[in-house]
Amino acid sequence: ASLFESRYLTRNILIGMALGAAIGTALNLTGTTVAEPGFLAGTLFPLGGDIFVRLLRVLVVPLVLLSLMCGTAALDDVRKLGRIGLKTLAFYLGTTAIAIAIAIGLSVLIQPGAGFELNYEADFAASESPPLAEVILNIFPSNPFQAMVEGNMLQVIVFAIMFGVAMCLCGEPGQRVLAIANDLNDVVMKLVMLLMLAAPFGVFALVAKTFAIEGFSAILGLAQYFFLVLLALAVHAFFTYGLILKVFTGLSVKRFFKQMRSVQLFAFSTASSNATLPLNLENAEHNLGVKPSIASFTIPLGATLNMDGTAIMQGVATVFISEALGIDIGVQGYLMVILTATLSSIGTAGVPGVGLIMLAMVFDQVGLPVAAIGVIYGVDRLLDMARTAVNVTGDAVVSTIVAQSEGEFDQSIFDSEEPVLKHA
Ligand code: DAS
Repeated sequence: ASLFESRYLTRNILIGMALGAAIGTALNLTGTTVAEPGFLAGTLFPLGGDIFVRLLRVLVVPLVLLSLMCGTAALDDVRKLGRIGLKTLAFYLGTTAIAIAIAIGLSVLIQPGAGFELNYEADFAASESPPLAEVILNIFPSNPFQAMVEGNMLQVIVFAIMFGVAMCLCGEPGQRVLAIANDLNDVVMKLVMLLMLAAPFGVFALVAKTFAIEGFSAILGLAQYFFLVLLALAVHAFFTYGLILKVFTGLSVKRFFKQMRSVQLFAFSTASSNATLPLNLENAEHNLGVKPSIASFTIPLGATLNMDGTAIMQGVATVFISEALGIDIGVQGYLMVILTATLSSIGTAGVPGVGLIMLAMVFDQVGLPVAAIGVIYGVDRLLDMARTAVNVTGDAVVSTIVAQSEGEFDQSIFDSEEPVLKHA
C-alpha cells in the first residue's frame, strides 16, 4: 500500500506529533523559554515548520479557484447553487452561534476568572475592526488577480463561482475550459499529496517548537481558562456535531470521526485551517463521500468563515477576562459577543493566531480592555491547535449534511473500511 494512503498519513502525523511533543517538552524542562529559545526551538524548528506551512498555503488559492470552478460547473443544475449556498451559510452561522453559547454557558457556570489576579503588563495591540458594511463589500472582488495575490479567500471564492456558472452556461467553450480546469485541479491535488510526504517532519517541527516555548508552565497559571476552552471544544465537537450529523443524516458519528482523524491531527499540528484546506477537501471527497460539486464549495467557504473553535475561545476568554476584571458585561454584552464573534469570523483567513486578533474586535465591542488579551497570549498557541481541529471538523460536518441533503453524497465511500485519498 502506498505511503500516501490516509491510514499511513494519520500514523505518520501521529509519529511527528509525539516526537515533537517529547522533544519540545524535554527542551522546555531543560530551561528553554520564550526569552531564551535557543537554536533548536528558536531557529531550526520554526524555520522547518514555517517552510512546510508555506508550501501548503501556496496551493490554497489555485486549489480553491480550480476546485470551485470545476465544482460549480459540475452542478447539473446551476440553480442548485443558491440553495446549497443558503443551506451551507445557515449551518455555518448556526453552529458558530451554538459554539459561543456553549462557551459562554459553561464559563458562566464554572466561573474561570473569579478571584483570578489579572495583572496585564503585556500589552496587546488592537487591530482596527472594519465597519460591517466594509466587511460585506470586501467580499466582492474588484480585481480577481489582486484577490489571488492577496489571498483574499472570500473574493477568490466569489470570483470562482461566478466563473464556474459562466462555464456551465457556455456550452462547448465552457466544457473545454472545464476539462482543462479538471486536469489542473488533479495536478494541484497530486502536489498536495506529495507534500504530505513531508507532513511528519513539518508536524514534528511545529509541535516541537510550540511545546518547547509554550510548555506546560504557561498552562499552570491559566489552568482554569485553558482546560475550560478544551472542555467547551470537546462538548461542541462531539455533542453538537455528533447530534446534527445524526439528526440530519443518520450517519454513524463514530465512523465520521474515524474518517476525519488525519485531517484533525493535521489541523492541530499546523493550527491553520488554510494549510489544512487541501487535505480537508481531498478527505471530504474521497473518505467522506462528499461529491466535488458540494465539497469544492463548502470546504473553502468553511475554512474562511466557519470557525466554531475560534468562537469558543472567544466566548470563554470574554467571560474569563470580564470576571477577573470584575466587569459585568450583562446579558446584552454576551449577546453582542455572540453577534460580533460570529460576524468577525467572516472574512478572516484560517491562519495561526487569527483568533486572538478577532478577539480584540469582540473586546472592543463589549468595552473590555484589549490589552488584557496579553494575559492569555501565553497559552494561545496550544489552544489555537485544538480549536483549529474543531474548525475544520465543523467544515466537514456541514459539507456532509449539505451533500447528503442534495443527493451529492456517496455512502459507499463513507462506509469504506480502507479510506484511500484518490490522488495518492
Ligand atoms: N488558527 C485559526 C485557524 O486556522 C483559528 C484561530 O486562530 O482561532 O482556523
